[in-house]
Amino acid sequence: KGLALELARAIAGGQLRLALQPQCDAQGRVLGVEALLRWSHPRRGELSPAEILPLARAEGLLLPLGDWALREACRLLQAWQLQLGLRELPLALNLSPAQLHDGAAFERLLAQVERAGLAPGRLVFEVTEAVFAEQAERVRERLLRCRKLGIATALDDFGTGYSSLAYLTELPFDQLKLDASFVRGLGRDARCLRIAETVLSLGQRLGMQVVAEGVETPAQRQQLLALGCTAFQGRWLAAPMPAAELPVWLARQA
Ligand code: G
Ligand code: G
Ligand code: MN
Ligand code: NA
Repeated sequence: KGLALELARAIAGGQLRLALQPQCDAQGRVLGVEALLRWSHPRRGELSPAEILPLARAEGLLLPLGDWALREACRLLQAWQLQLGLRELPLALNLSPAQLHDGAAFERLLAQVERAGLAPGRLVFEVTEAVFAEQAERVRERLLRCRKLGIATALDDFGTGYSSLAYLTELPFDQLKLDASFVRGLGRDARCLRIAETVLSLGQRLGMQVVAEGVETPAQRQQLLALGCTAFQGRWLAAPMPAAELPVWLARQA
């Protein structure tokens, strides 16, 4: 109970951060970054989404948390507009299903993005298949409204959820994110290799970029490359880092 109260204060009081993890193409050029929630807790240290999100869900704080994350994402994107090398970098933000299910929250979200005045393609919304478990038609309409505003869309953790291919016919996502569990199994489990191959081919055929997540070893990157993968994210390329470190990291890459 104490920690829940602290989370409400942390949202208001500046203890939350977005860590940024680069996504790179086959040549190592940076395609964008994914924003990942962190809580610098004064006593417990750095808390991850696995610790923060269940707490936020239990305490009804997912929407305030989502509002905060979007505000912070827009703030970063606006600051980058003034920095050479960052001004075109897309930032991907994970949305909670509640942000697309709750009408008022969704309208706030759109208003926030419009106020930020970002160029098309700078902001990417990642959703998981779980978002379609309820109000699927309304979610579809809302994601289409996001796209009209120039927000790109990504289907996260692809292959681990309710995985209906119908989502892909009804809603053309810009990206599919191949879940890290399949990448992890690449060298040991022939079925993971086949699944990765199939997801990559599905993405190619439907005109969606497939981003492989959780790439931890050069062997994994090499195998994905051989399957035609063109976008990679994971600790082998870069771990999630504080926003202040990103310009330094980018300069080293160039
Ligand atoms: O950083 P880590 O790998 O522990 O993140 C785990 C998961 O938490 C991510 O895959 C992502 O789906 C989710 N996540 C990270 N940041 C956010 C956020 O700001 N909002 C929501 N809703 N989910 C997030
Ligand atoms: O949205 P999603 O949960 O897929 O976000 C990616 C998650 O994967 C983040 O929580 C991030 O911290 C985590 N992650 C980043 N790099 C790696 C990696 O190389 N391996 C694994 N297993 N996870 C990673
Ligand atoms: Mn994600
Ligand atoms: Na994921």
